[in-house]
Amino acid sequence: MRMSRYFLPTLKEDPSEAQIVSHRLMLRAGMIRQSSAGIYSWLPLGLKVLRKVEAIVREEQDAAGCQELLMPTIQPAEIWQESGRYDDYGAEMLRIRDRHDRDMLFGPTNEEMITEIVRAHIRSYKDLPKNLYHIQWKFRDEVRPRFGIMRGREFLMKDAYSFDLTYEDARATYNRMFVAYLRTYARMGLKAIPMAADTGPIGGDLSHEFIILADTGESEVFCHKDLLEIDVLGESVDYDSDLQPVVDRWTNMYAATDEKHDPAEAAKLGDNLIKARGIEVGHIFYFGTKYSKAMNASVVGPDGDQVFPEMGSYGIGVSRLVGGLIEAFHDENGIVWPEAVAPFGAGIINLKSGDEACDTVSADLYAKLQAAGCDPIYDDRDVRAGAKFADMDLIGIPWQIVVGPRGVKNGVVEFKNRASGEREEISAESAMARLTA
Ligand code: 5CA
Repeated sequence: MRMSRYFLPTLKEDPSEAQIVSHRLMLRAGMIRQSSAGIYSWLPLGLKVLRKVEAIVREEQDAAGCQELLMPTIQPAEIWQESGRYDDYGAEMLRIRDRHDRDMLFGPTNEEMITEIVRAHIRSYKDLPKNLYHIQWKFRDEVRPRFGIMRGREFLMKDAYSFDLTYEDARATYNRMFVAYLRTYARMGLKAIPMAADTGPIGGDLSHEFIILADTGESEVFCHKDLLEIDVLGESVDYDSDLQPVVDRWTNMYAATDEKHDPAEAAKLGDNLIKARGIEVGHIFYFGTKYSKAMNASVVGPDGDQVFPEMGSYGIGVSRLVGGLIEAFHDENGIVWPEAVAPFGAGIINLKSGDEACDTVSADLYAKLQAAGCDPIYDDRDVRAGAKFADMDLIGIPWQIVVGPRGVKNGVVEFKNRASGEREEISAESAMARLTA
């Protein structure tokens, strides 16, 4: 992408409405634009990161044996009346009436809708298990939308729903999702800790929230410090094997959100206890037959009897993760994207646009990096060098190649790592080789 053509409305000043760093930087980097309270447009740079996060989530769901579908955002009230949640959900649900006076709603979650689909198509235990997910916008009329897309009213969620024949099978599914979640966050460079959590309006008595520690987090959390040391990606996972030992390794150590916090139990940890704030980036639930029974979604069991599938649901805050990543990865100059989710693989800064030698070297690097699939962004604008440096740092591109007249004369460019700030003078060819190795 040539920056001269890119829609990247960066801001020099800190916007006054932003209280936390991720909100501030998303506005300053031209990633989002507020439409109304808790509702945002995703501008090109923001959308690119959102799609990268989504792709990692999708790959790990698929690897764990889930299948993607896409359910609508607008749901009929009837299915929620069947489950009993139409009234229970309260003011957070955005209720809509269509031209035929039918009660509809903008879905805050999809337990009812998926149960209705499964009820219509799955009749026999032989069709189980199933684990279906989608990545779709949700609406919750939050009392206090805040912190930009962190607590939005409209937000992107990955939600999966599982149907198993027995309690044991459902627990094995829960374990698979538990492990898939650990891998998903770790691939983005995040340490997300599963913590015992309250089930709220989703229901059931078993759930874990996945929390990344950050001072700006909304939840108060408590956990054993060794949980921060576990290397998730160090070992490969066989989703067909018994994953209980992996889950046990995590759940045997104390970790709880404030609703589930047990001060007496936590005190036993002594110096090993971490008390911190955290951002909830995912939440998984096992709730048994709560929805399958209420909505009469039974299958014929092995003995010809009627069986209600054992269910769970599994959410990831895809849009919230973009904010969570910035909370975890930034410095005083802006965002520092981990490579896995960076909007562009490299940034080329032409210090003297219009200078023939600089233009030639920059354009050549740009073309070659593009051809190599590195997805570079090329700052070819006619603005001062300082502004180019500031913007490239602000938008957090992991590698920068600075092309200036003096370097070009000596056959070198400056190769800079955004995270460490390290700079080296190397040839344009070596810079290419480093980025495409
Ligand atoms: N149906 C279940 C699991 S699929 C469910 O809705 N769970 S949830 O309510 O815990 O939401 C799942 C995830 O969505 C949360 O862990 C959080 O990361 C994200 N989320 C929830 N509310 C918001 C919000 N207002 N803004 C941004 N993300 C949110």
